[in-house]
Amino acid sequence: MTLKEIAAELNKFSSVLIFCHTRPDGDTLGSATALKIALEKQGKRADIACESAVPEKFSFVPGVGSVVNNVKELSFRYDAHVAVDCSVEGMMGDLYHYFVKNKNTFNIDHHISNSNYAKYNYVENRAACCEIIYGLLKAVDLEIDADVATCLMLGVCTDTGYFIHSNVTADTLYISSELFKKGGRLQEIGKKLFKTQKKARALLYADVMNRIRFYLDDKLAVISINKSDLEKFGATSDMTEGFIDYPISIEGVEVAVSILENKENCYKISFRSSGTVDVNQIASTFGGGGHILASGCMINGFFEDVKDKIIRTVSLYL
Ligand SMILES: [Mn+2]
Repeated sequence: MTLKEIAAELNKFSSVLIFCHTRPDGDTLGSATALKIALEKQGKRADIACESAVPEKFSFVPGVGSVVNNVKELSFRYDAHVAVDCSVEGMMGDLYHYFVKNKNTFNIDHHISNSNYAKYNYVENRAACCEIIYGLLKAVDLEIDADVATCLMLGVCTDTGYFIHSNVTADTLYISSELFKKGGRLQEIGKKLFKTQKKARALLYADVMNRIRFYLDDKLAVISINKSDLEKFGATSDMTEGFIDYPISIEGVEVAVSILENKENCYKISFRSSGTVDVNQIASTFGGGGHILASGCMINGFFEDVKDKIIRTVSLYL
């Protein structure tokens, strides 16, 4: 289906529940809040569900205060369920069981590894899911006011590392320009998310980067963050977003990996590639996925075993 057809289909419904992925980032939150605000302006009912709490740094984002963590609080029956920025159903966490209960499910995403888990799927390889939501709102003439523009710009800014990643296209800049014209608050996003951080994050960052390990002739750089590191500085796991940009910036490093302890013997792995290695393929060997240059997965086991598995797998692709 084309985006216009998906938009027309979604436009038929008068109440929509929007699903974000767990450990929400700027793109899933920006996509959801933009869609919610635009639908509400049309007199429709729209709510947002996300299994994880929204990190405090996003509290400035319009509409983010209304995100519900427990769908049991929502007794309302919605006409449609829409997942944004979720490449696989598992990214919604346990909320997926609620998502599939609806017969009109939509999956709007920009990850090439998307598993097309909904009734209506729209997947396009773009820098951010927010770019797709922009096209969707335009396709059915939903109003893009300054708040909607700010939400959409948020996802574009965060998924492109403030326009520096190689996923930026002419379209990314064109859409950003249109959002800026509509009042999208680019500088506020930059200041709140790219030029400000908590003391706990800064100290954790210094500690983690001091322990970077190099393997495979320095082509692989690995950072690791476990629960006790977080506790030491009073940091939370969402503060580690963006850490991996540092090891991948090192000359000669082709793949960077972040190993973040999720719970005992369960690690959230993030991969970045400097351009030659397809880390979507590497993550998919562990049941994950994402993009060619940025992907992720979960691996269970003892830390040393998990790390060895990663090193062995990456060595096959170098
Ligand atoms: Mn995204």
